[in-house]
Amino acid sequence: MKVFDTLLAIREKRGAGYFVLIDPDKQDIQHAAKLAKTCESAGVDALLIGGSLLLANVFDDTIKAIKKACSLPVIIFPGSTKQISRQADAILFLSLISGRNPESLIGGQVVAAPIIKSINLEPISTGYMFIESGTVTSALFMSDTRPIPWEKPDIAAAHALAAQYLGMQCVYLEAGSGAKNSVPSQVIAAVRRYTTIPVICGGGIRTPDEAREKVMAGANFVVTGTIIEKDPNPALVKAFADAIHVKES
Ligand code: 1GP
Repeated sequence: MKVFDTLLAIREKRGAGYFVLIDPDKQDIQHAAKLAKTCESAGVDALLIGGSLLLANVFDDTIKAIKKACSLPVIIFPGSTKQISRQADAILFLSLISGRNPESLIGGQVVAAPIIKSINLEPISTGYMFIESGTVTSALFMSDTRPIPWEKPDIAAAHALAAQYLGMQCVYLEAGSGAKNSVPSQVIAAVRRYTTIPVICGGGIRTPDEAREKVMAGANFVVTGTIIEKDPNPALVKAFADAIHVKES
Protein backbone atom coordinates (compact mmCIF):
# COMPACT_ATOMS: atom_id res chain seq x y z
CA MET A 1 0.00 0.00 0.00
CA LYS A 2 1.32 3.44 -0.87
CA VAL A 3 2.12 5.77 2.04
CA PHE A 4 -0.37 8.32 0.73
CA ASP A 5 -3.15 5.69 0.79
CA THR A 6 -2.13 4.75 4.34
CA LEU A 7 -2.52 8.42 5.30
CA LEU A 8 -5.96 8.59 3.72
CA ALA A 9 -6.96 5.45 5.64
CA ILE A 10 -5.75 7.03 8.88
CA ARG A 11 -7.79 10.15 8.19
CA GLU A 12 -10.83 7.98 7.57
CA LYS A 13 -10.38 5.88 10.68
CA ARG A 14 -9.22 8.48 13.21
CA GLY A 15 -10.85 11.63 11.88
CA ALA A 16 -7.41 13.22 11.39
CA GLY A 17 -3.76 12.22 11.61
CA TYR A 18 -0.88 13.33 13.79
CA PHE A 19 2.64 13.78 12.39
CA VAL A 20 5.71 14.55 14.48
CA LEU A 21 8.55 16.37 12.76
CA ILE A 22 12.06 15.21 13.63
CA ASP A 23 14.79 17.60 12.53
CA PRO A 24 18.09 15.67 12.29
CA ASP A 25 19.94 18.84 13.26
CA LYS A 26 18.13 19.23 16.56
CA GLN A 27 19.16 16.02 18.36
CA ASP A 28 21.63 13.19 17.99
CA ILE A 29 20.76 9.95 16.24
CA GLN A 30 20.09 7.98 19.43
CA HIS A 31 17.67 10.61 20.66
CA ALA A 32 15.90 10.72 17.32
CA ALA A 33 15.44 6.94 17.42
CA LYS A 34 14.18 7.08 20.99
CA LEU A 35 11.75 9.84 20.11
CA ALA A 36 10.47 7.79 17.17
CA LYS A 37 9.76 4.89 19.50
CA THR A 38 7.94 7.17 21.96
CA CYS A 39 5.87 8.55 19.11
CA GLU A 40 4.84 5.11 17.94
CA SER A 41 3.66 3.99 21.35
CA ALA A 42 1.86 7.30 22.01
CA GLY A 43 -0.31 7.05 18.87
CA VAL A 44 1.50 9.24 16.32
CA ASP A 45 0.56 8.28 12.76
CA ALA A 46 3.72 9.16 10.81
CA LEU A 47 7.07 10.88 11.21
CA LEU A 48 8.28 13.75 9.06
CA ILE A 49 12.03 14.09 8.75
CA GLY A 50 13.72 17.26 7.56
CA GLY A 51 14.92 20.73 8.41
CA SER A 52 15.56 24.13 6.88
CA LEU A 53 19.30 23.56 7.08
CA LEU A 54 21.40 20.48 7.60
CA LEU A 55 24.36 21.47 9.69
CA ALA A 56 25.33 17.90 10.52
CA ASN A 57 25.74 15.24 7.84
CA VAL A 58 23.48 12.67 9.48
CA PHE A 59 20.35 12.66 7.34
CA ASP A 60 20.57 9.06 6.04
CA ASP A 61 21.82 7.64 9.32
CA THR A 62 19.05 9.36 11.30
CA ILE A 63 16.37 7.89 9.03
CA LYS A 64 18.00 4.47 9.18
CA ALA A 65 18.01 4.55 12.98
CA ILE A 66 14.39 5.74 13.10
CA LYS A 67 13.27 2.99 10.74
CA LYS A 68 15.00 0.46 12.95
CA ALA A 69 13.39 1.86 16.10
CA CYS A 70 9.76 1.94 14.91
CA SER A 71 7.39 0.86 12.19
CA LEU A 72 5.72 4.23 11.56
CA PRO A 73 5.79 5.60 8.00
CA VAL A 74 8.81 7.88 7.65
CA ILE A 75 8.21 10.73 5.24
CA ILE A 76 10.88 13.19 4.20
CA PHE A 77 9.84 16.82 4.58
CA PRO A 78 12.74 18.30 2.66
CA GLY A 79 14.29 21.67 3.36
CA SER A 80 16.37 21.33 0.19
CA THR A 81 17.19 18.96 -2.65
CA LYS A 82 19.98 17.54 -0.48
CA GLN A 83 17.36 15.90 1.74
CA ILE A 84 16.53 12.81 -0.28
CA SER A 85 17.16 9.32 1.07
CA ARG A 86 16.34 5.80 -0.01
CA GLN A 87 15.94 4.93 3.68
CA ALA A 88 12.57 6.75 3.89
CA ASP A 89 9.15 5.49 2.83
CA ALA A 90 8.01 8.62 0.98
CA ILE A 91 8.84 12.27 0.41
CA LEU A 92 6.59 15.32 0.40
CA PHE A 93 7.30 16.57 -3.10
CA LEU A 94 6.86 20.21 -2.20
CA SER A 95 6.27 23.18 -4.44
CA LEU A 96 6.24 26.44 -2.50
CA ILE A 97 3.13 27.81 -4.18
CA SER A 98 2.65 30.74 -1.79
CA GLY A 99 5.88 32.28 -3.16
CA ARG A 100 7.03 33.42 -6.55
CA ASN A 101 10.56 32.09 -6.32
CA PRO A 102 11.05 29.89 -9.42
CA GLU A 103 13.66 27.74 -7.68
CA SER A 104 11.23 26.62 -4.98
CA LEU A 105 8.27 26.46 -7.37
CA ILE A 106 9.89 24.19 -9.99
CA GLY A 107 13.72 24.47 -10.11
CA GLY A 108 14.52 22.21 -7.17
CA GLN A 109 11.82 19.75 -8.21
CA VAL A 110 13.47 19.25 -11.62
CA VAL A 111 16.75 18.43 -9.87
CA ALA A 112 15.09 16.12 -7.34
CA ALA A 113 12.60 14.20 -9.52
CA PRO A 114 15.04 11.89 -11.35
CA ILE A 115 16.85 11.10 -8.07
CA ILE A 116 13.56 10.24 -6.39
CA LYS A 117 12.62 7.99 -9.31
CA SER A 118 15.98 6.25 -9.34
CA ILE A 119 15.67 5.22 -5.69
CA ASN A 120 12.00 4.34 -6.03
CA LEU A 121 10.84 6.72 -3.30
CA GLU A 122 7.14 7.58 -3.24
CA PRO A 123 6.60 11.28 -4.00
CA ILE A 124 3.55 12.93 -2.42
CA SER A 125 2.83 16.02 -4.48
CA THR A 126 2.24 18.86 -2.01
CA GLY A 127 1.31 22.50 -2.46
CA TYR A 128 3.35 24.13 0.29
CA MET A 129 2.10 27.48 1.60
CA PHE A 130 3.64 29.83 4.11
CA ILE A 131 1.14 31.75 6.21
CA GLU A 132 2.39 34.85 8.00
CA SER A 133 3.01 33.94 11.64
CA GLY A 134 4.47 36.92 13.45
CA THR A 135 8.16 36.11 12.90
CA VAL A 136 10.51 35.31 10.04
CA THR A 137 11.07 31.58 10.62
CA SER A 138 14.12 29.75 9.23
CA ALA A 139 12.07 28.08 6.50
CA LEU A 140 10.60 31.40 5.37
CA PHE A 141 13.97 33.14 5.41
CA MET A 142 15.62 30.34 3.44
CA SER A 143 12.85 30.37 0.83
CA ASP A 144 13.37 34.03 -0.01
CA THR A 145 9.61 34.50 -0.40
CA ARG A 146 6.79 36.38 1.30
CA PRO A 147 4.12 34.50 3.25
CA ILE A 148 0.39 34.85 2.67
CA PRO A 149 -0.99 37.44 5.14
CA TRP A 150 -2.71 35.67 8.04
CA GLU A 151 -5.80 37.86 7.73
CA LYS A 152 -6.37 36.99 4.05
CA PRO A 153 -8.07 33.58 4.08
CA ASP A 154 -9.40 34.15 0.57
CA ILE A 155 -5.87 34.43 -0.84
CA ALA A 156 -4.87 31.22 0.94
CA ALA A 157 -7.99 29.45 -0.39
CA ALA A 158 -7.27 30.55 -3.97
CA HIS A 159 -3.71 29.20 -3.74
CA ALA A 160 -4.91 25.89 -2.34
CA LEU A 161 -7.57 25.56 -5.05
CA ALA A 162 -4.91 26.23 -7.68
CA ALA A 163 -2.83 23.41 -6.14
CA GLN A 164 -5.81 21.09 -6.41
CA TYR A 165 -6.48 22.07 -10.02
CA LEU A 166 -2.80 21.51 -10.81
CA GLY A 167 -3.28 17.94 -9.61
CA MET A 168 -1.39 18.13 -6.33
CA GLN A 169 -2.31 15.45 -3.77
CA CYS A 170 -2.47 17.71 -0.72
CA VAL A 171 -1.71 21.19 0.62
CA TYR A 172 0.47 22.05 3.59
CA LEU A 173 -0.37 25.22 5.52
CA GLU A 174 2.87 26.21 7.23
CA ALA A 175 3.40 28.86 9.89
CA GLY A 176 7.07 27.79 10.17
CA SER A 177 8.87 25.85 12.85
CA GLY A 178 8.82 27.70 16.16
CA ALA A 179 6.36 30.26 14.78
CA LYS A 180 4.95 32.80 17.20
CA ASN A 181 1.42 32.22 15.88
CA SER A 182 0.11 29.03 14.29
CA VAL A 183 -2.03 29.06 11.13
CA PRO A 184 -5.33 30.77 12.06
CA SER A 185 -8.45 28.65 12.03
CA GLN A 186 -10.15 30.99 9.57
CA VAL A 187 -7.39 30.33 7.03
CA ILE A 188 -7.74 26.56 7.46
CA ALA A 189 -11.53 26.82 7.22
CA ALA A 190 -11.38 28.85 4.00
CA VAL A 191 -8.96 26.36 2.41
CA ARG A 192 -11.26 23.53 3.51
CA ARG A 193 -14.32 25.21 1.97
CA TYR A 194 -12.62 25.67 -1.38
CA THR A 195 -10.80 22.35 -1.73
CA THR A 196 -11.31 18.62 -1.32
CA ILE A 197 -7.66 17.50 -1.11
CA PRO A 198 -6.13 16.73 2.31
CA VAL A 199 -4.89 19.69 4.33
CA ILE A 200 -1.76 19.39 6.48
CA CYS A 201 -1.16 22.12 9.04
CA GLY A 202 1.92 22.85 11.14
CA GLY A 203 4.13 25.42 12.76
CA GLY A 204 3.85 26.99 16.20
CA ILE A 205 1.31 24.52 17.61
CA ARG A 206 2.05 24.25 21.32
CA THR A 207 -0.90 22.60 23.03
CA PRO A 208 -3.24 19.67 22.34
CA ASP A 209 -6.19 22.09 22.44
CA GLU A 210 -4.63 24.19 19.72
CA ALA A 211 -4.05 21.04 17.66
CA ARG A 212 -7.69 20.05 18.01
CA GLU A 213 -8.80 23.52 16.96
CA LYS A 214 -6.90 23.02 13.69
CA VAL A 215 -8.73 19.75 13.10
CA MET A 216 -12.09 21.29 13.92
CA ALA A 217 -11.32 24.09 11.43
CA GLY A 218 -10.69 21.49 8.71
CA ALA A 219 -7.08 20.28 8.93
CA ASN A 220 -6.72 16.58 8.14
CA PHE A 221 -3.17 16.21 9.46
CA VAL A 222 -1.50 18.22 12.19
CA VAL A 223 2.26 18.49 12.62
CA THR A 224 4.23 19.37 15.74
CA GLY A 225 8.01 19.62 15.99
CA THR A 226 9.48 22.03 18.52
CA ILE A 227 7.16 21.30 21.43
CA ILE A 228 7.92 17.57 21.36
CA GLU A 229 11.62 18.20 20.80
CA LYS A 230 11.61 20.37 23.94
CA ASP A 231 9.54 17.94 25.98
CA PRO A 232 9.66 14.42 24.53
CA ASN A 233 7.35 13.21 27.26
CA PRO A 234 5.13 10.27 26.18
CA ALA A 235 2.11 11.70 28.04
CA LEU A 236 2.32 14.96 26.08
CA VAL A 237 2.69 13.13 22.76
CA LYS A 238 -0.32 11.00 23.66
CA ALA A 239 -2.33 14.09 24.63
CA PHE A 240 -1.66 15.55 21.17
CA ALA A 241 -2.56 12.27 19.48
CA ASP A 242 -5.81 12.00 21.44
CA ALA A 243 -6.73 15.62 20.70
CA ILE A 244 -6.14 15.16 16.97
CA HIS A 245 -7.84 11.76 16.63
CA VAL A 246 -11.30 13.21 16.85
CA LYS A 247 -12.99 9.94 15.94
CA GLU A 248 -11.29 7.93 18.67
CA SER A 249 -11.70 10.01 21.80
C1 1GP B 1 5.68 21.79 10.81
O1 1GP B 1 7.51 23.14 10.70
C2 1GP B 1 6.50 22.68 11.49
O2 1GP B 1 5.15 22.38 9.71
C3 1GP B 1 6.86 22.29 12.87
O3 1GP B 1 6.61 23.40 13.58
O4 1GP B 1 8.36 23.12 15.27
O5 1GP B 1 6.67 24.94 15.46
O6 1GP B 1 6.01 22.56 15.82
P1 1GP B 1 6.93 23.52 15.13
